[in-house]
Amino acid sequence: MPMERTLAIIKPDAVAAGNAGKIISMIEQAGFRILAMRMQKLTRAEAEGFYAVHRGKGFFEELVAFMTEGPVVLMALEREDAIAKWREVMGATDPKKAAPGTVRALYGTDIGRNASHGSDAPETAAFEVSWFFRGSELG
Ligand code: 3AN
Repeated sequence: MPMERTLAIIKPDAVAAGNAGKIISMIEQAGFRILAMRMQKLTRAEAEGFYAVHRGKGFFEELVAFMTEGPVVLMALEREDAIAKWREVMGATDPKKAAPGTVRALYGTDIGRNASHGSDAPETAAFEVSWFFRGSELG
């Protein structure tokens, strides 16, 4: 398995509930190297650009409003098979369908407020990491 990078976001619901540290701990336990990490409140432009593929969908406005309601934790992660592995640790998009013990099962509320984000393919991972981090920040 080649080394891979992925973008992880701890979403505003999980940060506000005080679950960021527990989620970061799960990431470390799962063998990821945190290449870069930053907590910030996303601007509307940052959230809209990040989720540009979802523009036009019924939930787009709700998604942007949620992602800008409070601070998030942004992380660039690295390990073998990072994209699939982080999605496995997160669990299914809908917390009600997420496997027990996953981030979304533990800390998500519903399909909109689901505690975390992870890139879904190598192309999106490259775009998403570079959307938030400069190359010089990634060691
Ligand atoms: P994932 O983040 O698991 O790859 P996507 O790419 O299908 O899921 O959706 C992106 C984000 O949009 C999700 N993380 C979720 O928060 C939000 N989302 C997806 N579907 C809905 C929906 N039906 N209602 C509200 N928000 C949604």
